Amino acid sequence: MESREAVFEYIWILLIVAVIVGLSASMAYYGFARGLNPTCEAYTLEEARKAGISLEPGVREVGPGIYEVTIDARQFTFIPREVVLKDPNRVTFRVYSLDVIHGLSIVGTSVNIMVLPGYVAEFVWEPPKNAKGEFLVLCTEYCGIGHQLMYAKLVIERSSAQMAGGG
Ligand SMILES: [Cu+2]
Repeated sequence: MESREAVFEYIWILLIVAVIVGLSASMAYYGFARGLNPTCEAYTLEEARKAGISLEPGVREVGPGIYEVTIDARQFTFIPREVVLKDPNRVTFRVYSLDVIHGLSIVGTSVNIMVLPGYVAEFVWEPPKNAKGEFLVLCTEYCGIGHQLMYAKLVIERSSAQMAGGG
């Protein structure tokens, strides 16, 4: 017959295993069944060069409402510091860093990514149809003594025709 203490040991082991299994199952459920994954792709600057992806900072309109925005995140600014999008439907951001880890968050939206040095973080954002006006863009990783100065501005302009049509 086992001692009373040993029974408690087994109960605790069981509880710990149950917690680990439960948390893993919840991660698997949200990741696979619900499709909640990091929305961001990352590749090295070298891979970008080989693939012929331009890393010239700036905004390019590649189709009606389709934009490509390339941002150089560095201590302690974003280049460019202001991004203006007219009636954007789909925006591909490519953000890279050459110095330290930075973040990029568009305040008031779901966009919040991490930028690792030597890597390009690429993600596609479809701004809500009612997103309009000025948005603050912040670095969300402490990147040094001037981190609090690291911000930029995103401006979304909507033509009246699209506002009337959009929901
Ligand atoms: Cu930063």
